[in-house]
Amino acid sequence: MSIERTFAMVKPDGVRRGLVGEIVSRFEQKGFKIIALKMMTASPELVGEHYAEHRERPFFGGLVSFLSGGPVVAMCVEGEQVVSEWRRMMGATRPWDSAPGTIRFEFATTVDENVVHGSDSADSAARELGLWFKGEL
Ligand code: IDP
Ligand code: MG
Repeated sequence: MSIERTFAMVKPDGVRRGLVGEIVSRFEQKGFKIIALKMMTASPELVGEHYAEHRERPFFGGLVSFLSGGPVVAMCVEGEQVVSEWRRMMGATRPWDSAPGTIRFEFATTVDENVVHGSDSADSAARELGLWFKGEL
């Protein structure tokens, strides 16, 4: 058994479109445990730190203003292999590359508004949970 925690988020497009229940229920149906969940509007500073690896990319400015431009739902989710499993449940970054049945396949058409986030490794999960749930877990 490898019980892990990951950082998952419903991005502003997902919240605006009323997909929070759909996303949360996927964790519940699967059997992963939601340890913490909060709706919040993130500052540009927090989003910039979250996406620090993309700082030099041309889409960085737009990404930060989009992610800080409306409420998100931030979650800490626990379960066996949850870091990679949640990535599989989300689907590929570019919705047209994602597999049928995944969230990004079913609910997104563009890469800049792709509904959900999930940490890409155990190290990223620890870093991101520290940022979004500082002192709360
Ligand atoms: P991920 O969300 O699947 O981990 P990353 O490559 O880490 O994908 O990119 C972070 C986020 O940045 C993506 O989810 C997407 O919202 C945005 N993004 C990535 N590539 C592009 C792009 O080429 N144009 C616009 N936005 C992008
Ligand atoms: Mg990523």
